[in-house]
Amino acid sequence: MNIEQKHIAQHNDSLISAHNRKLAYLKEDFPQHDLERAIQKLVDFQIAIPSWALGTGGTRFGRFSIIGGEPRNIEEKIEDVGLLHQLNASSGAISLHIPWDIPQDVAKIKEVAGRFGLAFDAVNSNTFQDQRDAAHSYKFGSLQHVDKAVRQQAIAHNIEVIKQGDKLGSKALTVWLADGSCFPGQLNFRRAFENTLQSLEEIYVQLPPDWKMFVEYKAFEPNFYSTTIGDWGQSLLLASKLGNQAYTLVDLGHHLPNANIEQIVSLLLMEGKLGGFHFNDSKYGDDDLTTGSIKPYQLFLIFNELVEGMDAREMNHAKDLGWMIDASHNVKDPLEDLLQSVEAIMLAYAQALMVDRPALNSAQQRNDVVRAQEILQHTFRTDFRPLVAEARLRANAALSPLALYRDLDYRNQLIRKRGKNTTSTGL
Ligand SMILES: [Mn+2]
Repeated sequence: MNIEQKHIAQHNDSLISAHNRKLAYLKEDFPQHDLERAIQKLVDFQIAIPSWALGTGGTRFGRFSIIGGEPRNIEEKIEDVGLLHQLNASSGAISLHIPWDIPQDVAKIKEVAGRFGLAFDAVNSNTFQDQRDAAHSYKFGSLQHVDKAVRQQAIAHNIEVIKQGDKLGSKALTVWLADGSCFPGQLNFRRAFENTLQSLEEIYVQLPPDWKMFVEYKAFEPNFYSTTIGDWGQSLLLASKLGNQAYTLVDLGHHLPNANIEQIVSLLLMEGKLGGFHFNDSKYGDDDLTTGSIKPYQLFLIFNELVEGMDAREMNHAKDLGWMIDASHNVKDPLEDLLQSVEAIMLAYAQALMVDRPALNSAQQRNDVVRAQEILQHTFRTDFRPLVAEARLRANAALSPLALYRDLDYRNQLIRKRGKNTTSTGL
């Protein structure tokens, strides 16, 4: 479903004077050149929406399908991302999960995506659950498995995902493994790592030359004693051994509590080995909560290092890393949650762009700890939401995407079209 441009125009007209007033405050305090530069970067910045985040998720205890109107197939998932992109002009890509979303009619899928101006971001393989009719089980791992036949099945699946993604125009494969062990003694760590590396090598050689492989790590869960790619060191080790098309992917929820993610980001960028990012938020572990809902200051500090580190390597913020939301929605309307997530990411990015970097650098060189903290917190506490809204306005999107989504009663429109009891494939 499409939003008529006149609805966006009417919505923006109703908010424009308040918006201009808020923007004027920023213009008084910051150089016009800096603001314009940030606005343009915000216009360019796009965050991919994962196909599995468009329906109601669940936990290991249950799933409450309370929303209705969930997308019934891949075309409707693309339509939902298209809707988000019309509202915020910052969700210009979709990330598919195979085999939850195997495109049957590639030409048609590409046509639907093209209609909304969407690109296909990284494709994701799935060896963390058994597929119907599969010859082998992943109960004791996939690429790490002690049985070569199981490893071969997982390798073949990943190669199939590359082929599917290539047809759509994706340029990256994300590999996340549930592999690990639940009990001491269950696994020989070294053999598990070596098996994983060998399996990844067989997948890596099948990458088209302009593709990247993202090696995602996770500290724990579903295995609770060891995870074979458990932290950024293990991921970096694999990516380094694989070659220059392999990179580490950082998922915010995949760390042990209190991990300094911004430092991890900084060093991976320094090594040219940070490839992609999965956004979410958490209080305890891999909670998959709305980005920025729990620790917005941490999100800002991460973006501060991203901007600093990417600028140091003269990287293109919008194009040189894969940016994606990876979350699951148990109690919210998934589309509203995604609008909130994108807003939080854009705001943290805007804040990072507006850090007085020469002043911060100078404070660091003088060991002026107080000044360094003041610079960061001054930026964090300045309201840059009007800057993000201005970027949307210039991209013909809504000043307040969530408000317009609610005003148009979009969820009920989707329920009328798709029905109340639809279930989205995936989580
Ligand atoms: Mn992830």
